[in-house]
Amino acid sequence: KLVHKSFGERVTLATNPAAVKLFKLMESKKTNLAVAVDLVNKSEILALAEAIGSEICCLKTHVDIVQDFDQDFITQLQSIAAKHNFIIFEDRKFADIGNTVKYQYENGVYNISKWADAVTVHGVAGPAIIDGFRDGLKQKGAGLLILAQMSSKGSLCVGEYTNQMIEMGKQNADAVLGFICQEKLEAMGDNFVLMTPGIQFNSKGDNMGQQYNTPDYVIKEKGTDVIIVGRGIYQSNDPKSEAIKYRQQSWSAYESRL
Ligand code: BMP
Repeated sequence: KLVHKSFGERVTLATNPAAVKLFKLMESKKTNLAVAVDLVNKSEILALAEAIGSEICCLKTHVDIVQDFDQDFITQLQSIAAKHNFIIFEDRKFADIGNTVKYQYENGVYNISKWADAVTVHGVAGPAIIDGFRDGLKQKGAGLLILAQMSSKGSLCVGEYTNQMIEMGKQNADAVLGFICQEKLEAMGDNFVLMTPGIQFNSKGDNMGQQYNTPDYVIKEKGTDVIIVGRGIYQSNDPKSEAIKYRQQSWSAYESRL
């Protein structure tokens, strides 16, 4: 059985500045709910962010699906994040060599390094990918989330690959905020934030490989820290009250394991 420290205690163990910020934020705001806002219109995304902002610790974007993306979208999203006190993480899943991801992170239409507090990375190309992020991360005080496991059926991020991803995080704890995973493995330690997608109350999965668990199960039984909920919230008739339900279950699951 894993022994769990509180987010407050883990503030002092974290070395990445975004991890420190997120542990503090979760402890003070009393929420470990992240929402994946996979909507394709700027106005819909901003309206949802405003509606659920008070309930969440993180808002996860896929910025490359936004049809009417512009700089104003980022400006407005950042002001909603500041008003409601949550961080923004861009789920870009960078996976190329260090030199290329540096361009992808700092340039192009989206300029991700200028606004994202965290970004996701596949370590398949090896640990030097992290060197491509160091300059950009430092300027913003941001962090990387390494994909250690995935929620989808037949995922190849398992076993020895997962172990290697944990090792990559530990060797680069200055740059790494945490892991995207389905469970806490002992090697992950207490200085990283563990985030788990594939969460929904009313579904076991979709017809494209997604698999769902409940907040209670992944936090209490699997030892993760933050749940990432997408369709369970943004497709509901009343996203705000649904977000409150996910928030309550995930926070009480967290409190019960302390
Ligand atoms: P939903 O709850 O609607 O299934 O959305 C899950 C979100 O989490 C999506 O944005 C997806 O890209 C992301 N995600 C995932 O589902 N599984 C993973 O292992 C990693 C992810 O980033």
